[in-house]
Amino acid sequence: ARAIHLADYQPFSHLVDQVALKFHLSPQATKVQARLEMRPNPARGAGHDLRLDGEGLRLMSLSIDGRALSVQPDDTGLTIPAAELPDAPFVLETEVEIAPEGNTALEGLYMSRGLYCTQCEAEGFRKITFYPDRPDVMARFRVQVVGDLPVLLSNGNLVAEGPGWAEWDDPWPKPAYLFALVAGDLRAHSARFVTMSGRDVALNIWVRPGDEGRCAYAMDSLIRSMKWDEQVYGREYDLDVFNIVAVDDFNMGAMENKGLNIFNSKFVLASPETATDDDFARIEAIIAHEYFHNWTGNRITCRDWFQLCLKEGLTVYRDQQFSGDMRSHAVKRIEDVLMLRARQFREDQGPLAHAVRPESYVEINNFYTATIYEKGAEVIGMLKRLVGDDGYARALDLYFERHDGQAATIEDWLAVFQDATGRDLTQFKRWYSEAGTPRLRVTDDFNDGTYTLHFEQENPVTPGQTVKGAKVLPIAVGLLNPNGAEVVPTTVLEMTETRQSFRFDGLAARPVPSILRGFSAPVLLERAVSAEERAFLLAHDTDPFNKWEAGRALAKDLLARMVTTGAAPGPDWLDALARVAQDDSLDPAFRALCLRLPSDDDMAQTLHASGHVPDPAGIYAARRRMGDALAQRLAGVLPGLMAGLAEPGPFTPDARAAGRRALRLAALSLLSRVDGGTAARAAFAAADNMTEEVGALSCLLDIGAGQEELARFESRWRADRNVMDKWFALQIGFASPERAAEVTRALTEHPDFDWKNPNRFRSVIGALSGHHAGFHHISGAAYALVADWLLRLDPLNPQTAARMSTAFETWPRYDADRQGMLRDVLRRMLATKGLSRDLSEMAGRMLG
Ligand code: BAL
Ligand code: ZN
Repeated sequence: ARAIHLADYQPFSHLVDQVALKFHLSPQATKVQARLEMRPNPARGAGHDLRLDGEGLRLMSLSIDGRALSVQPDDTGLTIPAAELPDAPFVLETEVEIAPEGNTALEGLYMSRGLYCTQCEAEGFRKITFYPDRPDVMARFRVQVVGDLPVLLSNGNLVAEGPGWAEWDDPWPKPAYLFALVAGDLRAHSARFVTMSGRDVALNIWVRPGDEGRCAYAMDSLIRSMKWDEQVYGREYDLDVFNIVAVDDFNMGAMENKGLNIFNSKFVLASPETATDDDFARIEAIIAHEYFHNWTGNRITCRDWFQLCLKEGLTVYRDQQFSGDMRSHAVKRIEDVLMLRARQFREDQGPLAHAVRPESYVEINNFYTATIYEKGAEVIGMLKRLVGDDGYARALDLYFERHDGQAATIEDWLAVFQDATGRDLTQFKRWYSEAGTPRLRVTDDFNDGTYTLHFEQENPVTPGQTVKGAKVLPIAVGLLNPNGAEVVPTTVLEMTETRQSFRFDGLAARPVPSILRGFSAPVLLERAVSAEERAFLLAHDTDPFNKWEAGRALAKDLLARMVTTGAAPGPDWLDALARVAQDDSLDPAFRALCLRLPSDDDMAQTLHASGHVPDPAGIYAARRRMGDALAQRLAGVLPGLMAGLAEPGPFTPDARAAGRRALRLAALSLLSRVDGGTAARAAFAAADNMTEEVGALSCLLDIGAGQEELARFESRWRADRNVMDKWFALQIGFASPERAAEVTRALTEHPDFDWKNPNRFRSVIGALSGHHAGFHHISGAAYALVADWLLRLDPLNPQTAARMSTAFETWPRYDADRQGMLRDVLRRMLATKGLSRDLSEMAGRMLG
């Protein structure tokens, strides 16, 4: 398939002013009538052919200004020759037929358990009607939905309705990817929100009958998001109604369609009995994310898909700020960095590395990545640190003022920062155009009261990018004196050269530096630090991120030694962690994060980055020994720790209560390693919420027990899809490396393994690829099983198959045997007849 290049961008030949759509819904033959008011685009001049995108559409009729045309579509659309087109405004009308019931790709109009719904980003609208399906074509939409169904929804405001039909009007011009339609038997959980200028907005969360009782948390999150965006960004909602719909079959997490967000049901539905604290936190974050898109994405959209980070990086950044404000900034930052390293660093250090703004793609669906989203957000965080909070606020005000109603670019985005702050961002722009995780090496010296930090940055080669320039790195640094007192508070050093030194004068003694506070730049920090100094920072650093990071680095150094030299866990780490665990002055959520051991995949990444070939079985075994050693060290204090964290009263999903549960469950997990699971069995039996039910069950599975509890869990929750996804994933996640593939294979024969449902597929096949030692077991069984299932899914749902193929992206890290097997699997995929464009692009890029 042909690659699309950023450099080839041209405005579209025509403009669309107004779209009128009429849907006659039917599972096998939905009729879509489209009336487009168009005119030549003055930016291109007159005399161009009109190319409309369209895929899988049965064309019934086509006319221009009422004059029928006989144009034959091809596989990807149709072209109306310039000779047939007026130079003045004209009306193009089409009628097509589509079959939503047979749409397994879940793109365009499809059905999810009897419900009609849509997913149009990035290029799904072309599966609904012939249209210039590109984000820079923005039009007003009026939509009539006809169908014998109780609820008929589309974007904007409801303007008319009658039995079996409803008409919606969206006054805000939008690209087609924000179009949405939902129809079916739904019930609303409703509320109202009055905006800062007094607009009274009806809020509805639409769910299947019976699920109404699980919407309260999502609604509360929505109301808090609306309020927050007014208070922090001055952005207000702009329609009379905001609808959210929960659907069970969804490729992504959720979608920000104008006024009609569609969500994967697992990110809406929650009750204490069915959702864990992590689920609650994710629901809050995703509800906020989609809502925030109303301004950063919808009112200001992207000129083309190369600019995807313009809306995604910014909206992730905004949802991270929101969650930090709602919960704890320290804990949120640590969690975000864990995720960044687990997903984005992994991507950035492998064959799929790409720039935050890529320059070409074959299938845009393959670029909804951790780099676009998470690194895109990190870049904004750096920008904010460089221009300061006031500069950021002025730049954002200017962005909304200057680009409202437009389809914008990264150049536009950077220009508002330059114009609002006077800062030249030419060099900073490399963060958008160059892929790869920079390495930042640090040394220091101390002479006559002057402490100097020497930095050197290296920007590694990535696919297609060999030469790179120095990045602008905001390096937040603080200095502690040997007693642990802070002598230099957080200062941001701006590094712009490959090598650069920074001096601190007037110090009485050699300080201990705390470098990259708050993880102020997404780099690999390389500095030889003794275990003693790490333990010192863990005890004394005033920056919560670096305090956690010190403990993390201590654990990673130890784990690396355990894997490579067979060392045993020594007192440095055990004592330091024991102190943190029992330090009641620290937030329990923070302590729980400190007790979490580095994941196997994180260790493999770290070992690889430091020149080792990671041994998956060795990492797995060492990590278990490490957990056992910690459990033994803490055995005496765990029951008391847990008792002190007990929460009287009913479950609440707030951050404080969740943090206490997290620490209690971390302690229970350690205790299970020394008490044979007695306490965890009791906790499972007593659990009245999903966090503790799943937490206790995990503790048992982790020590090779829990079969009885698994069976009880299954019989209790069999009818609940979202909860059963956990049941599937847990068994695989906690299987021994030798058994992981077999456990997975057996579960694929379970009657409830509905592999066409993306959530279920991810909870089984994704769980195996997430089990580092199981996936990389030397038998190769897991490689083959995952590949077989991806190839089976690909013809039905290429988008999800391609996304999950990133399981194989780390192949260059491993030994020759595993590399050979992984490459064979990728070659087998590539050689498969009829492989989708999605999966073939991914496999091809991974093979290089
Ligand atoms: N725009 C796709 C889903 C999301 O990022 O919100
Ligand atoms: Zn988004």
